[in-house]
Amino acid sequence: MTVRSSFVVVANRLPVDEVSTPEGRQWRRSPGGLVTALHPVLAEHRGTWVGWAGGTGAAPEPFDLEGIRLHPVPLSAEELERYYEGQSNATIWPLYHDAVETPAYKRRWREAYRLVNARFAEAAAEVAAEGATVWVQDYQLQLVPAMLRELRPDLRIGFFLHIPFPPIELFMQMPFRTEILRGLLGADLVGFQQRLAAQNFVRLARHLLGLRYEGQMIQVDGRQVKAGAFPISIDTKEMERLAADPAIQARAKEIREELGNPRTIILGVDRLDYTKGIELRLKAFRELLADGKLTVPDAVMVQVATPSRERVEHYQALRVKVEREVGRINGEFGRVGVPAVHYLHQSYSRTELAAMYAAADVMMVTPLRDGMNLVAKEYVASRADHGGALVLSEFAGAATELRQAFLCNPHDPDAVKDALLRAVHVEKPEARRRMRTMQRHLRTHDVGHWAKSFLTELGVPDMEAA
Ligand code: GDG
Repeated sequence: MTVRSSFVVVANRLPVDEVSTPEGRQWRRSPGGLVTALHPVLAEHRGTWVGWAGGTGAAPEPFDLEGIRLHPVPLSAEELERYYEGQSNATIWPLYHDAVETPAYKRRWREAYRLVNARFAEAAAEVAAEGATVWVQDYQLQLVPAMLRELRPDLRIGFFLHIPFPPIELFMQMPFRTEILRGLLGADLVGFQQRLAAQNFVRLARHLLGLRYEGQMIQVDGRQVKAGAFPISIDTKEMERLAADPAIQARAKEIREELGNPRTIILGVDRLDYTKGIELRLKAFRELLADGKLTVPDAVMVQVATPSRERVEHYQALRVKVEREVGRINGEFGRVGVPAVHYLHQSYSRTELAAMYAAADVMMVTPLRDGMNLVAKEYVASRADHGGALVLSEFAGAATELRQAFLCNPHDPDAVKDALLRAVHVEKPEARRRMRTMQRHLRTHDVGHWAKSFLTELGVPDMEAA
C-alpha cells in the first residue's frame, strides 16, 4: 500500500547507502547536511524522500528508515549513462559553471533526462497527500516541478538549485532551454544559492518567455512564481562537536607528525572536479616554491581529491592533468621521503576529514565557480581553536558570507599566490579575529536555518511556527 505524506523531498539520490553487515545487506542513512537538515521536518510530517537508491535495474520496494519513508526510483544502466552522466553531468553541470569545460549536447541524453524526470514526477505524485508540500532538489530534476504540477495541481512545490544559475547569454546555448525554464517555473518557489543567480533566473524568464516580473515575483499563466536566494550551509554544531572530540584532536596531531611536523600544512579537499580549481592551486604552490617564497619541508601541501564521475570524459582528462602536475612538483621540489604534495585520490571518513581540517594551517578553496562550497564552511566550523586560515575564491558562493577569508580571483595566478602567502604569514591575533567572525556567522546560519528559511517562504505551516 502506498503511504501518502504531507511533506515530500525529491532528489536524484536517496540519503541512504546499502552496506554489508553480519546480518546481511542493510540500508544506512548516509551522512550529509541535506538529510540532517530535513530529517526533523520529514520525521514530523511522516515525510517521504523520493530518489534513486544506487544500482541499476529494478528498484527496491519503498521502506522506512529512522522515521523517514524512502521511495526508490529505478534507473537502467543506459539511463544512468544518458540522464545522469550525460545530460546532467556533461551538459548542464559545465554550462551552469560558466562553461569552464565545453558542454556537450546530445539528443539522446535530453530524451533520457525527460523520461527520468517524468518518472520522478510520477513517483512524487503517487506519494504526496492532498495539498502536500513537495521540495525538489537540484539540476538533475529541473523538469520535475512543471511535470508534477500537471499531474497534481493541488500541491505546493518548491525547487532548490545547489549549483550556480548562469547568465542569460550562457543559458541560451542549451538546446531545450525553454523546456528547462518552463520546468522550473512549475514550482511556487525557486531557490538559489546567490542573489545574482535568482536575478539571472527572473531576467531569463522575461527574455525567453516575455514574462513580467516585479522584484523576484514572476507572473506565469495566472500564477505567481517566486525566486529567491537561500544560501545553504552545514550542520555547524555537529562539525564543532566532531572537531572538539579528543580522538580527532589526537589524530590531527598524528597527521602533523606523519607529515614530518612541517611549519605550514596547506590543505585542499574537493571532489576531483574541474570546477574546483585544483590545478591552479597546485600551480600557485609550485610557483611559490620556484620563487623561493615557500620551501619544502617547511611547507607541504595535502590534496584530497575524492573520486567523482569517473566515467565522464572531462573528469578522466582532469585526473591526468592533476596527477601530471603533482608529479612535476614532487619531481622538482620533493626529497627522498619528503614529497612536496601529498596527493590522495581517495574517499575518507568524516572523522578523518575533520582531523585533516584540524591539522591544516591553511585551507585552500579555489573553485573557478561553485554554487556554495561546504568544505570552506566545514573548515571554519572545525577550527574551535580559532587557528588556521582560509584562502577562498571569490567565485564560490561561500565568499558572499565568509568575507574574512583571504579572498582571491582564481583566474589570476598572482592573486592566488598572494592570498596563499598572506594566509601563511598572517599574525595569530589577526587570524583568530577572522576565524571568530566567520564562526559566529555559521552558528546562526547553519543548514537548519537554510531549510527553515526556504520552507517558511514556501509556506509550510509548521516551519513558520517552529
Ligand atoms: C554541490 C555544489 C554546494 C568531500 N570529500 C569527502 C567528503 N567530502 C564532502 C565535503 C563536503 C561535500 O563532500 C562537498 O560539498 P561541496 O559543497 O564542497 O561541493 P559539491 O559536492 O560540488 O556540492 C556546491 C553543495 O552542492 C551543497 O549545496 O555547496 O557548491 O557544487 O561536505 O566534506 N566527505 C567524506 N569523505 C570524503 O573523502 N566523508
